[in-house]
Amino acid sequence: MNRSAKIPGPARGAIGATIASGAIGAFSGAPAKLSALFHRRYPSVAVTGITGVGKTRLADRLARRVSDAGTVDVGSAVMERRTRSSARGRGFRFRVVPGDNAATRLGALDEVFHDDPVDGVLHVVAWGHATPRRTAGVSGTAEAAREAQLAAELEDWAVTSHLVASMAVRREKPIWLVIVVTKADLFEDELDEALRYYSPGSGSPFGQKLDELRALAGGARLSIDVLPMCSPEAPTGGTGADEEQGRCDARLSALETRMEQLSGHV
Ligand SMILES: Nc1nc2c(ncn2[C@@H]2O[C@H](COP(=O)(O)OP(=O)(O)OP(=O)(O)O)[C@@H](O)[C@H]2O)c(=O)[nH]1
Ligand SMILES: [Mg+2]
Repeated sequence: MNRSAKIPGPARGAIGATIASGAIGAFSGAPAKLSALFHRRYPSVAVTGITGVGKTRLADRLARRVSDAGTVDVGSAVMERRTRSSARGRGFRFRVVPGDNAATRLGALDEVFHDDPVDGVLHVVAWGHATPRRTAGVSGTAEAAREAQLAAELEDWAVTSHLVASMAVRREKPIWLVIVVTKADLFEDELDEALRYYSPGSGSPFGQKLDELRALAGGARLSIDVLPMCSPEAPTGGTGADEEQGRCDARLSALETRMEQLSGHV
């Protein structure tokens, strides 16, 4: 038995104390770094869709960031980052890909779908109610403008869905996609029709692209949901405004609940 190899009692205590104080020093010195490390473990979510569709607004609401109606700017020029922290260390990191008008868009798409791939995607659509960046672009009837926007949405979705498919086949881990049908406050009476249009298996042009995506990515690797959403401008105060607010709040909660399920938080 070789007793000399053992560290005597008091010395062992001293070594323990040195390690402990070193560790405390490191933690107290860098709370910001520590929280960044912590947030990095939150599932990351890309928010995509055409310009003016409501991506920034949605990300702000999900992150509980107050954006007063007046300051929300259509035409985000760079990727926006938001973090939602909730109880027991749960949360999400959102990255909002700028809309089709931005020069930074391709780089942003590359980042979220290739270089630092996300766990989930919120693809935002608005049934032809995107806010145009320049009003000069919309002439003619409202109906023609809506159709042009649906076409633009479809073209944009063709690009995004392809990137989602190639990300899905590269990864071991399943990923999720929610088609967020926002601005529902502007077309409540057509909402069922809109949700059908954006659903897999519906036979609509958008639905067909979803079917293709599912076939490419494989059902087990990619889950697809379609959920309504709304974040109306400052409350109008008219009759039914409270009702509308309640409906929109309920939709936000439903989206959050689904995202938590998809991320294994619940
Ligand atoms: N009525 C209504 N308006 C909305 C809703 N969501 C967003 N908006 C408005 O639509 C406009 C565009 O919203 P943004 O969130 O800036 O759009 P975006 O997708 O970030 O656009 P880009 O930054 O250009 O890509 C803003 O004026 C919003 O206030 C909604 O649910 N209902
Ligand atoms: Mg924006």
